[in-house]
Amino acid sequence: MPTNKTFTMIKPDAVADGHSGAIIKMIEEAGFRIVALKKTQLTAERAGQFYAVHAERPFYESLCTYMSSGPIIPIILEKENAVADFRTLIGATNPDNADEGTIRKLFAKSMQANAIHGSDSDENAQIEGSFFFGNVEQF
Ligand code: RTP
Ligand code: MG
Repeated sequence: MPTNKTFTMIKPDAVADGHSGAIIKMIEEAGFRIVALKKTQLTAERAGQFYAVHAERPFYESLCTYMSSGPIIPIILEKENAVADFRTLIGATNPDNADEGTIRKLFAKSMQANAIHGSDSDENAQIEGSFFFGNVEQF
């Protein structure tokens, strides 16, 4: 059953460059409600746990170093059809392939430093949201 929730993180490059406010504005204007939000920083080890599904990929170590390089803003969002609509809003992983007007087209610097994360399924949205937030925060 669809949960109508998704999980996102504004990644270190976008936070460091001062794009958090503009990105959150785009998210809210696209009809997403903020359920939970905070600023925090991952250790390389915790980044490794978050991206464990990519452990065998050649970019895994570099990704974990990058994702722990500075503060991030994890957010749980709610909207009808949240997972798919949010991935449309952020655009393709590689900003060179991202559609005009998407968050990655506007703010991503590279395939790795691509400004923002978006869950790829309802199940992963639940797992990823619970990685950062307790039950009492997820309302
Ligand atoms: P995300 O999980 O961050 O929303 O991104 P995604 O689904 O579009 O991409 P995914 O395949 O899940 O990859 C996770 C993140 O790893 C970095 N990446 N680097 N150098 C590379 O070839 C490469 N491929 C992926 C990106 O930061 C990507 O968002
Ligand atoms: Mg992904």
